[in-house]
Amino acid sequence: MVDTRDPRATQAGPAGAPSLDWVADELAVEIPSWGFVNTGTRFRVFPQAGVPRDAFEKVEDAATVARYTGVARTVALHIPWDKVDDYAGLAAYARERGISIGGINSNTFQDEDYKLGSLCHPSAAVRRKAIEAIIECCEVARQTGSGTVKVWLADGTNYPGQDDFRARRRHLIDSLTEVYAALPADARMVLEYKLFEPAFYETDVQDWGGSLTVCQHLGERAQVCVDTGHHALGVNIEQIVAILLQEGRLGAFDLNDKKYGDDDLMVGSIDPYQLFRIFHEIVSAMRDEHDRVARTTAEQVIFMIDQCHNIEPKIPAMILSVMTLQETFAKALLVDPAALREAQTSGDVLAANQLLQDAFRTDVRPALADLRTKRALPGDPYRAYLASGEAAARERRRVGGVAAGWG
Ligand code: RM4
Ligand code: MN
Repeated sequence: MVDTRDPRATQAGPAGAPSLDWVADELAVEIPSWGFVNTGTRFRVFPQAGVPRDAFEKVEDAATVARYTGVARTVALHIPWDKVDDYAGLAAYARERGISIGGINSNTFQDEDYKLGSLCHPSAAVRRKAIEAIIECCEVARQTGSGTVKVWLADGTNYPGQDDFRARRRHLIDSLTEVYAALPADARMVLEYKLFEPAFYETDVQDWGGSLTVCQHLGERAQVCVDTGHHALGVNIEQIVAILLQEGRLGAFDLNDKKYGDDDLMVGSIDPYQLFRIFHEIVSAMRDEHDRVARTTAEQVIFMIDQCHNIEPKIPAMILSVMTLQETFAKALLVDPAALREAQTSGDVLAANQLLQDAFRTDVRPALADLRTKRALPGDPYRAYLASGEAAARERRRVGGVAAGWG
């Protein structure tokens, strides 16, 4: 009998099923370049000292997170925020620091032309411009060796009657068909949905169903990106995750937390149990010997952190978030799949729920600290970073120039 309270216990599952060592070495956390820049609300940006001034310094910050945590070895770029003359050079710069370039995120929302949308815009000329912008992201993916192009659209309308839903969706499918054809051969596209904002009546990729059905029009390498902050309050995100895994269409997460709207707070900071329930679905798919589609899909999911550090120091916030992801994943590993199946089939509702509750309440931090120490990493990466003096050194180094922000 496996002791589910012992984080070091190995759980039954197919060969290659994730283990605690896997959490310490392999967990595919991706760091967003834009998590390090000055951001704010629509009311005020509070600038911080030492923030990156260009894409190279953003990559350097992401590499710092990887150096302290031992995971998080890819950094996502946002184009044009991270435009450089030499993408191969940027990728080499990342490699020298032990990380590589992850998802290339398109930005078709900061141009005058995009007032009424981008890929769904009523005008063919604006759609063309947006298509070309995302095709450029495919090219950046090619030059940086990235395997993912991520599309989030600010498209939507503010008032009933403003535009035709079906026409906009047809534009979306036609536009993305062109983008899909421009993907590097082995790359995938992930399509993110968002309930509202910046449009307040409807968004053109509103929910997982909207994203999934468009992906099905495009091809197998089109998958859904689930941004945890992009749902209405109370939506059962873990069930969405289960459905997308079963369909082979869960490509990536944008992880953050929220209390009200798309607040982009640190992952697990408001509802850590929700994050656990999501990871439980991932782990259970990874262990599923009978559902090859769900298993291989789960194995390839990218766990990107999509947070907006408006008032908190950015690198420490990112390190803490990576640790939260590792801890939550480790807890999800503690659920004994055989015992859970047994409780489910025998209708033992309380026992089934207890298996999840027990795992969630287990303190896995000592076990993870142990594994890190064995790998010559700091047992507590967050405190080690704070004590390192690196933040002050970075502030001294990064004087002058223009701090990067959203623009
Ligand atoms: C959006 C969405 C995208 C992110 C932008 C900055 O709300 O979450 O993933 O790229 O914000
Ligand atoms: Mn996002």
